[in-house]
Amino acid sequence: MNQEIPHQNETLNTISQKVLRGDRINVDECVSLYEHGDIGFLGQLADSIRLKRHGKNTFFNRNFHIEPTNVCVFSCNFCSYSRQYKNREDGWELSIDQMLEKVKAYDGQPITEVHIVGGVHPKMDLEFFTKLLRSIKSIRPDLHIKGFTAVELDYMIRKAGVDYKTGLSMLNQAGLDSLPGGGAEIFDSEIRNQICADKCTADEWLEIHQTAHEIGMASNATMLYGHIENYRHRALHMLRLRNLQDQTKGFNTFIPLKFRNKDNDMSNIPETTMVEDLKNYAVSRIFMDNFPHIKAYWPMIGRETAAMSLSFGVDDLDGTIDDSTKIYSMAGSEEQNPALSTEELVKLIRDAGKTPVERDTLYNIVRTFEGVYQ
Ligand code: V47
Ligand code: SF4
Repeated sequence: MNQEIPHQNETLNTISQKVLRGDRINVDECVSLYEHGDIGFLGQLADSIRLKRHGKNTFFNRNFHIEPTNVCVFSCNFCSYSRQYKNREDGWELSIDQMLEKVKAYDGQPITEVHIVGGVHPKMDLEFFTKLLRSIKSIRPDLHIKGFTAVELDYMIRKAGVDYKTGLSMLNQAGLDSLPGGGAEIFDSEIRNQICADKCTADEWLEIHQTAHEIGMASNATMLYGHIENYRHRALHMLRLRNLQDQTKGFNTFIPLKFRNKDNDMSNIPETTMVEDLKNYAVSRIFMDNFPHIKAYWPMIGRETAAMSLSFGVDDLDGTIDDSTKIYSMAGSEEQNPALSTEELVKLIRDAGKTPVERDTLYNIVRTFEGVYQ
């Protein structure tokens, strides 16, 4: 029997019935949810979808990050992190040996994933990264390597003078297992021109992910929200991802990323409220009906909002992270030194009334926690 989540607004009532029947909503309906949906209504609707898909299960993984460099040839206005190539005070560039040291530091620890992402350095090319991938696999073959945003990939593959399929296949053969979701920002070209004019276009981003899916690599997708975009831009962004997912089924997770305004060229824009963030998770869960998972990146929004997001459609918290990516701490995220032990993450999930499940990158279950850490 279908539960009912009625609303006195007729449009929202119709949307609610549609969603509970398992029907897909369109862009106008998505915008109506953003504009008129109150937090209680959106939370209930999103939670009902989450419950149908995953019950109370809440996934996390054990991973660590490597950021090869913060030197970047691009100049996204929202970025607090990149250092121009020619002006490299407080820029860093790690050698392959330095990155291998970071991997070796986790010897013997039950880490399942390394997430490699950074700035776009003109000298770190396809050859450099295939060498890095091979070296990591030679010392830790079991480690899943999730690496490089479409922005980094577009640059390195173009520079190597090959097409996306060839470049991605070379990286895949060298050890790259899947792609993270970064670089998507907002696909609308007018917004993109104002916030990140010089990096890969929306079409290029989507083509890279499509190609990765076609050669058997899974990926994630993100949306940078809460700056100059409006609700329709968000809905249209998600629509393009939903359409591609219909075709390839290669996306695992959708990750809304809240814009943080510290020390960047968009610092004049106020940040969204927690209520807005929770509503955005809920609308994402409702609209992205073919994405298996919605992830809250807790180092960015803080553990309190992350815990609450679990009742707004989110079923995945990013892993236990020691060496967090500086792209957020430098932009003013809640967690300046984010590290949660597995025990703390399990407690956070349980306190929110959900069931913790450790997963690997591809959502195979690694461990459940019944009777553990009670
Ligand atoms: O594309 C940069 C974002 C992204 C800011 O796939 C900012 O599992 C907010 O995509 N405020 C890169 N966001 C990181 C990323 C990611 C993170 C965690 C997990 C996964 C995954 C992917 O960071 C960029 C950009 O959208 N970003 N600056 C800022 N000021
Ligand atoms: Fe470079 Fe990424 Fe920062 Fe843009 S967001 S400037 S591509 S590091």
